[in-house]
Amino acid sequence: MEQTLSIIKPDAVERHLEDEIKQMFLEKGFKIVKEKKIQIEKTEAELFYQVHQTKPFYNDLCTYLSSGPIVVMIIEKENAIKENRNLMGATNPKDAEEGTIRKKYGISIDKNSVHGSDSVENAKKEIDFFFKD
Ligand code: IDP
Ligand code: MG
Repeated sequence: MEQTLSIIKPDAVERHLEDEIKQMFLEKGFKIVKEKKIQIEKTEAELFYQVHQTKPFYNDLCTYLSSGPIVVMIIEKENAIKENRNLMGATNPKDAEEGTIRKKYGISIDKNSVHGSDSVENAKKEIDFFFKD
């Protein structure tokens, strides 16, 4: 079994889509191992998104992720990292396929409702980032 980090982002929490999105994970056979609803500081968002620090959208992205409550979850399934990326859909909801979370709920490339780790290495790092006791 593989684990990955999923985040329900502020735009989705604000629209009360938490339960619907969790249901989509459960229907695809994911187990939600741990979850917590938190709001992070901008400095934490900057650390979390450090890989994007040279991108033009970095500042807005960090402001946004820290703008309201988020739900962070460790989700588990065989091949969870790739399966979660498939279920999330493309970064830009306009390009996301039918049946994906971003197609269904995403508003725009920045307000795209969910985050998911993109590699084994990053899944470990991101799980530690939020759940290391
Ligand atoms: P991902 O979330 O699909 O992995 P990344 O390329 O890792 O996409 O980008 C991280 C987040 O940064 C995206 O989910 C999105 O919210 C935001 N983002 C990515 N590209 C752009 C852009 O061109 N403009 C504004 N925001 C962007
Ligand atoms: Mg990414």
